[in-house]
Amino acid sequence: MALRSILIHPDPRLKKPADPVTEVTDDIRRLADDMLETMYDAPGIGLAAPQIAVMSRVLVMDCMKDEGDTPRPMVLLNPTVTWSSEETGVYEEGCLSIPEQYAEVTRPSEVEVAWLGLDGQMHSEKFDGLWSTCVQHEIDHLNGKLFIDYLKPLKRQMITRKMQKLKRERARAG
Ligand code: K1U
Ligand code: ZN
Repeated sequence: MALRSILIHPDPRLKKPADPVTEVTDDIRRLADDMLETMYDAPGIGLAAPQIAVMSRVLVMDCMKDEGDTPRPMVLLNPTVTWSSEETGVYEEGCLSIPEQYAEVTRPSEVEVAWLGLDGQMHSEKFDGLWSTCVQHEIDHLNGKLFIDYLKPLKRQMITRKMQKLKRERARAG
């Protein structure tokens, strides 16, 4: 297992749709292990492959974030939303590719998602609460969409400028 670097917005790879996984290979299993390690290390509750510059439709998540919770690491290949609730909910989202910036985003409260598992089988599950927010946020990453794309242009621009400054500072610090 290896920690991978997380891309910081703005980066063209975070704006590009990722490619479907065609087969569950050892490379895909290694990628999923690395993504889970990188997500837990960050720490985060989700991570999509484009965030580590791999343009494949792979996401990992584990929203059992409270101390004492039993971890539930999940790996979803080629996930698709098959049903969304009419009811919506608001959550103050963050993103490992947009560090220390948070904003309220409105999304369907519940979604049903189908995906290919590492076992080569199709799975389907209904998500609610934080799991629902997280899986939608991660599927957006696979489609080249960031949570700031839901914000008003001025707020989005302000966050983007802060990230450009952060990247310049990090590049200078080496
Ligand atoms: O995709 C990502 O950038 C990861 C992101 C997922 C996410 C957070 C909030 C709402 C929707 C999706 C994060 O994990 S940001 C970090 C975070 O939320 C967190 C970190 C430690 C403990 C609890 C939460
Ligand atoms: Zn994110």
